[in-house]
Amino acid sequence: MTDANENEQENLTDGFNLVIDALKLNDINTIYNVPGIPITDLGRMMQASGMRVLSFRHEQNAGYAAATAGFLTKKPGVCMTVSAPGFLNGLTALAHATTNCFPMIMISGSSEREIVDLQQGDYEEMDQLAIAKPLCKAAYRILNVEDIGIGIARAIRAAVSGRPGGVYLDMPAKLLPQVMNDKEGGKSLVKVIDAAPKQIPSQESIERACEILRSAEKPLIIIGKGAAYSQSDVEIKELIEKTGIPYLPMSMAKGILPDVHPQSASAARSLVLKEADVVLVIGARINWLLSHGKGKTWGENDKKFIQIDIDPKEIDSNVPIAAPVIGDIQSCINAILEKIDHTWVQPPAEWTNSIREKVETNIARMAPRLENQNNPMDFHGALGVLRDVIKERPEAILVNEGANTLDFTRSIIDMYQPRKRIDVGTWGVMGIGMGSAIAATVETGNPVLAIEGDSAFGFSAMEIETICRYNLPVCVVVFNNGGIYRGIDVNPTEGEDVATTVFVKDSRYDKLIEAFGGLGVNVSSPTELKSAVDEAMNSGSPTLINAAIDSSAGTESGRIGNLNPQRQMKK
Ligand code: ADP
Ligand code: TZD
Ligand code: MG
Repeated sequence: MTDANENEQENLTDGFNLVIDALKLNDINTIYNVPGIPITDLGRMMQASGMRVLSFRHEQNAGYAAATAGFLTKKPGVCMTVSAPGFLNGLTALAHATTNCFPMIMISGSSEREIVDLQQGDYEEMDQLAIAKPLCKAAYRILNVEDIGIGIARAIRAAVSGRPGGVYLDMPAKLLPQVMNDKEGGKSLVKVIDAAPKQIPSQESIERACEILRSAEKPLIIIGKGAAYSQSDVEIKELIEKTGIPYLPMSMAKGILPDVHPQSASAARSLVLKEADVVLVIGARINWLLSHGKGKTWGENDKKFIQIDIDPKEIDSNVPIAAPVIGDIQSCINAILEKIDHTWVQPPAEWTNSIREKVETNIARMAPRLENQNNPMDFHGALGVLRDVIKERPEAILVNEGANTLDFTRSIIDMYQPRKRIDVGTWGVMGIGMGSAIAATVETGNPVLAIEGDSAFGFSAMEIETICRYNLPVCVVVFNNGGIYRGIDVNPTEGEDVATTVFVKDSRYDKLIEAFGGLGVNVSSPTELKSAVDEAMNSGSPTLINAAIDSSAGTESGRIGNLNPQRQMKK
């Protein structure tokens, strides 16, 4: 045989196949994408290889889906986009994932380096790597086919190790058709071993934390979405129940323990934040969502903070932390649990009883409002029945965005299981709705109830076509109060334009889904709402319910109106 013949018989592989093989080797089997040059064939080949490739109508929504997938599974959710405009559309979601500490990888096709770097005007020319860098945890570019295995391994490890976050992976168009020897290609792939290694806290830090915890007269535990992400549900429950310490879940930590748990201080939030003397924070940043740990919210007394986090840089970010515990939540809590033995003294009854009383009073005060039958509904009437929907189906995933719609839903709807609530996260970003709903059911198989402000819904509304296309068990309820915060603002000039926060009156969002074969329902009373949602959740078919809400029911910015710059001069 001649050399030439030998070459002809050499088995080759290419970039397309190696990307697919590398992802599959690492158990990444679902891709959230929008096709186009240069990744159309990659998506096709992924699907042909048995991966699930879900195509979206806008990259931002595909990106939010990937971010949500990361939060729910502890594996990086993967979003794939075309170059420049597709890349930029996905970037908000990549930054959102990073901000929220969710592992995600955004793979974008890109134009040729030689042309981009000389700025010669290529198709969709953009220096994507440079733009992505400050907005994600890590950014890599793979130029050579032999490096695909290593590149994908690095991306996975960067996304999930330590504090999770978003990773950008740049794949120039030329990479994908590059060929190499099949066997060598196979060898170049990397199966990532122990992608998010345990991080054991120092014994010293555990002792310091326990000493402070024991000294507390009014202890409080705050659990955040990092705790939910860590899937340490059993350990967290044991810690809370063994110590008898009241706890406060942050929004997406609701359900780690059922919200109806006797130690939940949710309905006495102001009281516990003000009065606690020792606060154990688990997987939550003491950022704006906790009023930075200071000011009126936190009262006058001296407080000591114990903080469990995987990222040492988080410590002392807003207030001094008396006892930092650095490690993964599971290892940290296990280490603390070892110290909670028979000598542990339950918190003073005076403290726990005062919280219980407050909780009961507040819940009792709320009860009649949740039963009101106003037509059109107010937020309380509508949420009173939706609360039962989740109570009856604790495995359902609740997606939630809006302003008033968000705040009322968060405080009214009890969650019963971990990682069943997905919302706007650390940025309070509108637009996570449909992407999150899609990923939530795709990743878990569970049904989804999405409670959406009418403005919030608009940011990702076109994805209801995606929901119908894949026939997903998603029930979207649009809280239609005719605008941003409410629908009654007026244009002060009495000009032709309506006020800046107001939408078309009496719109019928339910009609949108009918265009794609889904079920649309229009309701204006709690009874109608309940039966429409029950039917949707029972059928598992794509449904959009337009819930007419009193257009004067909301308040400016919901519960965070104080964050609006206060005008000194009013004209
Ligand atoms: P929330 O918004 O619910 O208050 P944040 O997103 O502000 O929560 O905080 C989550 C925190 O959890 C981050 O500081 C992150 O570093 C931390 N974290 C995430 N995963 C883990 C883990 N496995 N172990 C320890 N800390 C974690
Ligand atoms: N754009 C993005 C991406 N995120 C945002 N948070 C906003 C704009 C500003 N914004 C809010 O903070 S809430 C909100 C906007 C536009 C919508 C509130 O209206 P809604 O909810 O209809 O969704 P309610 O129930 O009417 O308050
Ligand atoms: Mg609204």
